[in-house]
Amino acid sequence: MAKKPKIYKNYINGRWVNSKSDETFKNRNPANWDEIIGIFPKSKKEDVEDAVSAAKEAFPKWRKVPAPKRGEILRKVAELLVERKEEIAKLMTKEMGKIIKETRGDVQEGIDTAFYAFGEGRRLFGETTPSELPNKVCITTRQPIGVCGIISPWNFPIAIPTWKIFPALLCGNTVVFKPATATPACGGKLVEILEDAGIPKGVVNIVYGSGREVGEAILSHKDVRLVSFTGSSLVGRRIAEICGKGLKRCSLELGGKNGQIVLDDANLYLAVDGALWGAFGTTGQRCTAMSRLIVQKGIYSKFIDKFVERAKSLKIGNGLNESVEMGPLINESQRETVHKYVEIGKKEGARLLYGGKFYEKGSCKKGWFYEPTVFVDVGPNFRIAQEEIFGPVVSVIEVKDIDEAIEVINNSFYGLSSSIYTQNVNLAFKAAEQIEAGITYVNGPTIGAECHLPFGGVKDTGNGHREGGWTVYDIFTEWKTVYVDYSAKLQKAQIDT
Ligand code: UN1
Repeated sequence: MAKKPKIYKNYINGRWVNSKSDETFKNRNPANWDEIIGIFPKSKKEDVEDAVSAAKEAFPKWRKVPAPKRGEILRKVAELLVERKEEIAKLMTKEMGKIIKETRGDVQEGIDTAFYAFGEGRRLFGETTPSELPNKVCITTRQPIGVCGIISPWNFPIAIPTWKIFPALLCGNTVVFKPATATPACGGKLVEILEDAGIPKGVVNIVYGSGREVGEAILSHKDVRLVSFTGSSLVGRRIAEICGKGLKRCSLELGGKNGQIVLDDANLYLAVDGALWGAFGTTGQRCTAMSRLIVQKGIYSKFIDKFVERAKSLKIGNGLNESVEMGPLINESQRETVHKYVEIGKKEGARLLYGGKFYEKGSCKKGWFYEPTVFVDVGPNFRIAQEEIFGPVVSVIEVKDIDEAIEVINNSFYGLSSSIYTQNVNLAFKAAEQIEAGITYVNGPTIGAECHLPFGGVKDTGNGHREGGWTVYDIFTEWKTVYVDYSAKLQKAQIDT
């Protein structure tokens, strides 16, 4: 008999509770749609209201806890994540399909982020600067902002929420967290760990449900002062509009159409390895995934032959199997979208060199698997070279030289990640300077950003913020300038000097 699926609850004000409506939704394993992962509350506006008021009430006390003490809780969180890494990685593979090596990496990114936040508790530096007047001191400090709405995607169900929630908490904010509907169980695990680490009640709350109901209620709630979102540019635009009306701060990490340039002098094998990992890692479902392969004409045929040969040999299947290299897509509608783009590519005149079909061998019949897919003869303005597909589809574009390569890579609405393979240091630096993207890798794939560096992109990829690294602490704090006049007389700036 199949195991009964686990029943999950919202976590509001330190208690695990059903949604007020008692309605629920299920989620399923994308590698085997017969397997139900869990049953979750389908929350509504009323549940969000409870969560926001709990977070609002908890804020004055939490902000007064010294930052190093808040950091201590995050150190404990890191330790618990280390202990439960394997258990969470397995749950994640079942819940969203990426292979076990990658889900371990996802949890590791959360661990690294927690330790970073712990350390930041003893920094959170402000500045001091001379005053223009005698006997006067000027300093700046960081203040928390208040209740933060965290809306996270399914492709990094632990790492991305941790990028947002840990800095938010370290800075003294409280949180209402809505995980993606495709990965609610992982979101729940994270909150369980925060509870076990001793986070006070009301400081973190999780509300399960759809973007339309729960997401919108968070965005438009007057007591939510900041929203951090990772997802599509389409949804990001809507979030920015609503936050704009409410004068809320919002940090958006949105789509990508990341390119990898391969120049004639590149190390061929390294460039092929990088392209495979960039394109088909996470089944192409990363905002940093490589979907435009821009190859110089001298190396073109050799490179494409090798790349396709390797793509053909990728082992596809259930990601819990350690030898599998590529798992399924997240769900039926994502597979339909990918397939629709393959049809569009063919109609536009691109040549399908490999893939382009559902992958249904053996036990894969019951999952949302898709073949690694390679198009050549792609024009830089084709839709498959411009629109984010979020699947294992690569568009190869041939170029004559570095200048054309840079022109092609910059011909995009997006600008998250980018990569160049060359052994010529001059060309590498030229590309690093001229590529319009938040991240450029030299001799590395477009994926794999490290948690202690700024992460984000230009153009339609975001709204100028950088989550990750030290820069995320600028998102979750408000600057306060403090002047202390110890002259014991009235001094007037701009007038007395
Ligand atoms: C994402 O897909 O939104 O750089 C994040 C990377 C990962 C994070 C990806 N560390 O590919």
